[in-house]
Amino acid sequence: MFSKDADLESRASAVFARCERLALFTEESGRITRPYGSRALLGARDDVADWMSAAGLTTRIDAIGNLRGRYDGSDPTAPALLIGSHLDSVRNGGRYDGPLGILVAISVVERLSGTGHRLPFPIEVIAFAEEEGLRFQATYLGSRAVAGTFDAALLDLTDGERITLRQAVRHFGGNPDDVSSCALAGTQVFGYVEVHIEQGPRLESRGLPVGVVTGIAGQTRADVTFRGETGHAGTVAMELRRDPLPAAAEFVLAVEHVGRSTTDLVATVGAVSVDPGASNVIPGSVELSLDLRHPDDVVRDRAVVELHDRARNIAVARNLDVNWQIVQENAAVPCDPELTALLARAVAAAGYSVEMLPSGAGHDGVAISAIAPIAMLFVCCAGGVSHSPAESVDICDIAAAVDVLDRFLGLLGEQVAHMHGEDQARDLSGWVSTASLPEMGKTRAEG
Ligand code: HGY
Ligand code: MN
Ligand code: MN
Repeated sequence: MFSKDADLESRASAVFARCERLALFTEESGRITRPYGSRALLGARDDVADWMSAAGLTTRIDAIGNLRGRYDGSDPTAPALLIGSHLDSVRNGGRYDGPLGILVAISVVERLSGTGHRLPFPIEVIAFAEEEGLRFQATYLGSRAVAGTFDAALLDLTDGERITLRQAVRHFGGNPDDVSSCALAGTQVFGYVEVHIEQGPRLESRGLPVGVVTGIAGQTRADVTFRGETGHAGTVAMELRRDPLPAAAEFVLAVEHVGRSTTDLVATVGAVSVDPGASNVIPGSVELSLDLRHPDDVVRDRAVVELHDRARNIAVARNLDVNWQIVQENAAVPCDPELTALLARAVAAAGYSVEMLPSGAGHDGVAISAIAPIAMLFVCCAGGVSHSPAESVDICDIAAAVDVLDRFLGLLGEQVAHMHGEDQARDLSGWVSTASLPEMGKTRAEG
């Protein structure tokens, strides 16, 4: 007798093992660092392409290097459902941030193709080539290309070795002059769903394996550079100095203060670079990164203005110059109510309490929301830790996510079939493993 749980368990174990495999692809031994255009990303992408093909997806690499797998529906011309996440990582990142969503998507298509089912719409699984912005400080490059919102000016961005994005795309086997060909029009897509680790503590605190995302916080990334006068650490008297580093320190404390004093705002200086950076030289300039996030764009914009003013005032008081450059701004993105309601139904059908929660982290859905309604399913991760080698997920929570995504596709298929007046709905409900609709409100332990 087919046991749903045993099947889910083995599929989840395969997803887990593949996350372990992808963790081997890194530019820095001993930790996971997989930037855009790197050999590590190329190797990871090759493995994912093999797994996609084995799952019945027809694969291709687009002009910016996204890996795209297509599984046709009963009507191949119908608008597609996109399911995806990113394959790149932050520096010293975790195993699951990105890859988990890609591998769960492959698992649900593998089950579809294995049972010979065709939904009334095509599915496109996408492994985005660049979401984190690690190499060029600009995020969502892969999903922006798919959404048709990629600004060609980005191709002139340079990385730490002064290599342009244009060169990196070419080196990665893409075509920088043809990024527009990556784009899907809104008529070609009817929705996007992403499975992603929560990267926060809520689900673990509730004892739940999965949660449904209500929206993605807005984000401002800025570059702040204080400039003074470099000099000999041993010979320039303190009162004669124009040292930008104490100014930067004052600004970092101001960022912390604004973050702590504004409800639901998170404010981070994650990178500081001191030039020339020698112990016996007074710094000439200090460059800081600034990352501000909030679910309400008005509050975030107000914090940006306040900190810009603070930076200017600090510079004036210390007879320094300051350069403030917005690197990227993304408005807060709500998840689509209908897709989200269907995802919540799938969570309930899998027997779990439905926890709705916002995302403080950015995701490719921010970019894809330009062409399609989005929905996201969060998966519990230990301690909510992410962007760290300590990132970890339980196989039973992966199994819950696979189960929910299976059901979501079945419910979506029924809904689309009904809309088209076809009677596929009956057939589709047979596909959604109703065999063991478990008791409601299971927790992780019973998962
Ligand atoms: O920075 C973020 O929120 C995401 O990890 N890209
Ligand atoms: Mn991330
Ligand atoms: Mn991510």
